Amino acid sequence: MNRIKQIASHLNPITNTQPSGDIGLIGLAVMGQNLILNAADHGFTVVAYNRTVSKVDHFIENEAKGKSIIGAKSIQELVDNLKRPRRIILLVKAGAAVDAFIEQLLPYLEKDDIIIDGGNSHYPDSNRRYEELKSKGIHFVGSGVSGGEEGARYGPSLMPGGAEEAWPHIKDIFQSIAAKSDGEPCCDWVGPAGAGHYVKMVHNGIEYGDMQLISEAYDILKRIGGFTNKEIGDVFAQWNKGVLDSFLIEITRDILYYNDPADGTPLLEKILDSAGQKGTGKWTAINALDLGTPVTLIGEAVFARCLSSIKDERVAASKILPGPEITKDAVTDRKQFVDDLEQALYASKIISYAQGFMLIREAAKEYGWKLNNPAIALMWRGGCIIRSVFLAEITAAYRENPDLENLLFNKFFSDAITKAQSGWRSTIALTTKYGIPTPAFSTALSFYDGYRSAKLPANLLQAQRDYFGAHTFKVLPEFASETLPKDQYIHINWTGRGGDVSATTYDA
Ligand code: 2AM
Repeated sequence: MNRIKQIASHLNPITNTQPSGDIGLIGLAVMGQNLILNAADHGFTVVAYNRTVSKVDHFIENEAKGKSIIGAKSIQELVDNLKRPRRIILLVKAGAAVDAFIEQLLPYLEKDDIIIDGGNSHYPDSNRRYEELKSKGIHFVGSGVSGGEEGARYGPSLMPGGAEEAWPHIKDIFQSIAAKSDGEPCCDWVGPAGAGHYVKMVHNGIEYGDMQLISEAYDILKRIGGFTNKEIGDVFAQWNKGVLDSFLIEITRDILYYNDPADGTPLLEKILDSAGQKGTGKWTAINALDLGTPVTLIGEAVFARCLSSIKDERVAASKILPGPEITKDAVTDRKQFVDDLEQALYASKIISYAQGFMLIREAAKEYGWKLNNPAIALMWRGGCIIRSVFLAEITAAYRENPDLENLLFNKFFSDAITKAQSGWRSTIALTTKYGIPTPAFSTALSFYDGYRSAKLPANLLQAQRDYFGAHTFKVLPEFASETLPKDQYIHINWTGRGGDVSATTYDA
C-alpha cells in the first residue's frame, strides 16, 4: 500500500505519467541555454525554466526545437517534470538571485533532492548554502563552470563540490557534458562545501596570472625587440607548438594577427590600455593574504590591472619621470632573445601554478577539506580558459603523489625550471636594463629565489620587531645557549634603556 502510494506520488500530477526530466536548469541566459543544448545532445532530457518566462517559450520554439528539452512555466511545473532525486542547476546571476531561487524551490523539494549552483558564486556563499540546505535534507552542490559560451555548448570544465551524497546522481550527466582530455572528462568531484567554487576562484586567479605574463611577453617583444605585431604573432604561433601550447597563447596569436578591416592596421594597437576586472582575481589574492600564502604572481597580476587603469596619471608621469632609452642594438640575437623569453614565460608559469596549488593546499588545511588534487589539474586541462598541455604534466605530478607538498618538488617541474633559469634571468636583466615593467615575471623569479633560500634576511626583521616593539624572536638551534635558549621566545634589551617586558607573540 505504502509502495503504491509512493509510486503514485512520483507521477506528474498534470500528465499523470512518470516524469521524464533528468535534470532541471534555471536561467536561460546564454550559458544556461548552451548547457541545456549540450546535455540534450548527450541524451539527457532537460527541463528549462527562467524568471522571465517569455524566454522559456522563445527558447523552446527556437534553439531547443526538436530536442529533448521541456519548457516549464513555473517552479511547480519544473519540479513536476523531474525524476527523483530531483536535480536542478541554477545558472543565474551570482548573489541574491541564487538565494531567491533556493527559497522559491524549497517548498517544492523533498529530502535528498539536489540543488546545483553553476554560477560564479563566491565560495563563502557556497559554504553557507551547503550548510543551510544540509539542515533541510537537501544536497547542495556548488560547481565551477568554465569555458565561456562555447565551453558550455560543447564541453566546459566543471568543478563540482559540496554534498558528496549528490555526486553519484550527477556524475554521469556532468562527466558526459564536460570537456574531454585524452578521453578523460574534465570534471570530477572536488571536495566538500564550497570547495568547487573555491577551486574555480583559484582557476580565475591563475587565469589573471597567465594573461599578465603573456601581456608582458608581448610588451618585451614589441618595445625591446622592436617586433611588429605580425612578427609577435609568429612568435606566439611557434610557442603554441611547444611547452606553452595553450588556449591563451593561441588566442593571443590570433589577436596579434588581427587587422582592423577599416584600415588594415593591427586592431590591438587601437585598444585603450586600461584593464577591467570582475573581482575573481582579487578574491584569490585576498584569500592568499588571509591564509598567509605567498601567491605573489596572482597578486601582481591584479595590481598590474590596477596600475593600468590609472591611465591619465601614467600619461602625466610619462612626461616627467625618465627611464633608460631603448637602443636599436638592445637585441643582437633575435632567436636567443625569443628563446630566453619563452623560458621566462614557462618558468614563471610553473611558479604561478605552484603558488596556486600551495593556496589550495593551505585552504584544504584551514577549512578542513579533503581535496582531489589530481582531479583539479585534470579539470583545468581542457574546456576552461587556462587549458593547456602543461596541465597534463601537473595532473601526472599529482597522480604520482596526490599529497605533493609543492609542484617544485616534482622532478619534471624542478628539471624544467632548472633548464629555464638562465633564459628567465637574462630576460629580466634585459627588461630591468631597459625599463620595461615585468611585475609577473619578476615576482616569479623573486619567489623562486626566496623559496630556494634556506636562509632569508627575516632574522633582521625579527631583530627590528624585537628592538622597537619587544615582539621577541627565536634563535637558530645551533646557536642556542643558556642566555639564548632553544625554542623559546626571547626578548633582548637592545639599547640598555627599554625594559625587559615583551609583547605577546602572534603570527600574521
Ligand atoms: P531573467 O532572464 O529573468 O533576467 C542571467 O542574468 C540569468 O540570471 C537570467 O536567466 C536572469 O533572468 C537571471 N537573473 C538575474 N537576476 C535575477 C534575479 N534577481 N532573480 C532571478 N533571476 C535573475
